[in-house]
Amino acid sequence: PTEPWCIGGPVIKGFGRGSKVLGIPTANLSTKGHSSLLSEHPSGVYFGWAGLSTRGVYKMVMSIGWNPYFNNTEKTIEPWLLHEFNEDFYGEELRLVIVGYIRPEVNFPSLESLIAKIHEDRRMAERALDLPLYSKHKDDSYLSSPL
Ligand code: FMN
Repeated sequence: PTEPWCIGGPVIKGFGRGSKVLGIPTANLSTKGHSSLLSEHPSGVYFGWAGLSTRGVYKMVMSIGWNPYFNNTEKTIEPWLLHEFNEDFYGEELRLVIVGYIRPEVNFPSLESLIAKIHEDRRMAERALDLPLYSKHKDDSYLSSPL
């Protein structure tokens, strides 16, 4: 496995399809200021830990890329925090420690197959993050350090 890497910033609004169309609420991060970091890491699906300053640390699975299914022209960073939240947290500081890579981003013939694949990614991330190799990063100080 490669070294973990970190990225963070305030949670911004995505295109709004995640929760509504897919039933998969993602907490998007701006790509601004992260271009060199993003050029070092290929587009695709990653997993790791997400820290929200005022709430805690959660498992996450995320996509970085252009979402070929939706033909986005802008690269996005879309972590899905694997926890039931009762409210939105736009504007809150989100810290990510990314510990593993699952697969490249691909296009899908239907919305159903995209959704099914994302749930498969989620199950894989949840299992992997229980392994000592990855679970130890839950305690990384970056996840909860102040700005
Ligand atoms: N979009 C794709 O087009 N291809 C993919 O392979 C793909 N994989 C994803 C994997 C995960 C774990 C997540 C969270 C998203 C993935 N997506 C993929 C992105 C969804 O298309 C995206 O979340 C959707 O565009 C909603 O974005 P929005 O909230 O900005 O509207």
